[in-house]
Amino acid sequence: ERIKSGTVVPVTPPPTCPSISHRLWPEIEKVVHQQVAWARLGLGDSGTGWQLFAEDGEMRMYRREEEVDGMVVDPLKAVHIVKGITGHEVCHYFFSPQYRYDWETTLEQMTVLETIADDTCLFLQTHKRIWPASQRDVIFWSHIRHLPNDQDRDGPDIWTVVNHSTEHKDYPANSGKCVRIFLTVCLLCQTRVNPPKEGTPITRDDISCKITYCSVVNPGGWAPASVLRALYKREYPKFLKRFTSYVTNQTKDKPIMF
Ligand code: 16C
Repeated sequence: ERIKSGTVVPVTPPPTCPSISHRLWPEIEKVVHQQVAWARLGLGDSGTGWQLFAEDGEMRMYRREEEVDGMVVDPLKAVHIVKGITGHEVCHYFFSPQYRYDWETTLEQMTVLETIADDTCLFLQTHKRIWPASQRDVIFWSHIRHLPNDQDRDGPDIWTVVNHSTEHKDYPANSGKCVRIFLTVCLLCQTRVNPPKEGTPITRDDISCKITYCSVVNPGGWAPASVLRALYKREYPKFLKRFTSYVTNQTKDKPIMF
């Protein structure tokens, strides 16, 4: 239909980011900024008390012993360098729901409650039960972002995924058989490129990805500290090794996604 001359047509500028009008957006912005700043701090700069608890090749995992109301909530910081993959690829496979069952070994069920935008989803997950503790579930938003690297010379670009617990009116915490856990997770990736000989294209042999993974998980209900710490020690290295091998396998015959 033609618009009559003189009619005022409301012009909404295109959003600078597709998730911007969502109720969770202010929180997503705040938490992403905080988590990225925290992940970028070296272990020496983010306070003392980090204990190395797992090491395998280039992978190192540190934790800090912390308890809230007698519950273990040890913050974890892991660093890894993996050859042949980019930060964009690592974040793509970590964020995208369609791959999660392939690499997330503690997962029982994953539901996407809402697709907020291409870069932001709301997840409900139930995880495997560890006898004799109750089964756990978690609701979190997950946001993937490409960041300009204007702070250091470590790599040309940064990709990140931040997961952070939230609530959902249709799925109140602790209303069924599961105890709700609360988490904040940040995966931050920097891609390094060894410049190939002039005139030759960049191959997977020329790239590597520095991965930083930070997490804080509140188990939501009491579980013995020794059991939880033993679980962390076993499950976090297993996760990071399995997940990064998965990305390497998925991408090895595909064009590099910078
Ligand atoms: O970041 C990771 N995954 C993301 C996508 O799923 C997302 C979700 C993280 C959920 C982490 C909590 C998992 C609770 C597992 C319960 C224990 C199952 C063990 C089964 C053993 C056969 O951010 C990668 C996450 C890597 C998970 C490492 C394990 C962390 C243990 C946390 C303990 C929670 C309390 C359990 C109470 C008994």
